[in-house]
Amino acid sequence: KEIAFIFDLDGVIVDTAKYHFLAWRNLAQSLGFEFTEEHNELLKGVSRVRSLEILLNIGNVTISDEEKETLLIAKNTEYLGYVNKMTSDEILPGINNLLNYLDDNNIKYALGSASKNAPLILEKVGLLNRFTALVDGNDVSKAKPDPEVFLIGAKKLNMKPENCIVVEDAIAGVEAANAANMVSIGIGDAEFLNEATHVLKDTSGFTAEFLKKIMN
Ligand code: B16
Ligand code: MG
Repeated sequence: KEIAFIFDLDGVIVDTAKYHFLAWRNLAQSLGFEFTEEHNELLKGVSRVRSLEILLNIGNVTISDEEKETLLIAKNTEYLGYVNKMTSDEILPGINNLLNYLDDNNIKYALGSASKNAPLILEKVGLLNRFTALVDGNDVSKAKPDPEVFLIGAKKLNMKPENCIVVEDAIAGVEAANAANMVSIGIGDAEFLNEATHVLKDTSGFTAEFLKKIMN
């Protein structure tokens, strides 16, 4: 049976969370409070605007919509400074092998990310032209766990949802895949991602053996 893959970006293809963290931490510092790596976990898979709201909540800071706009631009400008220095060395372990395997077996794949910077990031790491379709933060109106991002991805791939396999590191992403009636592969802690169809501790788990197991 024909299948396709849909990949989340941050936490699956590359670790951009560390750059988001640096930029959000600076922003918090400028507002006079600490923003920790633990806080950063709350922002994974969450949209930029929603991330700022969570951060302001942590710092107990209330500001106008206009100021929010200014802060979002400042945060993204700093973040893009890090992104612009990214290279193919930052592709997470196992992902190059997986994409080569999919290409060799004529299995199509799309991106399904909340990031508005997704095309730039893929270009920086040399993967932009490998994907049959891209769905990013500019294309969706409803954030994960809503299935919209993955359903658009399936449509762009011309595939039925039940024949799509989603790779996700965030719980909300796994929930979105399940709500779309897709197979889900969670990347991370199995206890945490217990709603996923399959769980891998990290992306290096995409071995030929694992792929054979899930393809049948
Ligand atoms: P941007 P993903 C998400 O990427 C990140 O996990 C999340 O931390 C970020 O806030 C969001 O993208 C939006 O990113 O500011 O670049 O539009 O995991 O959905 O690929
Ligand atoms: Mg992610």
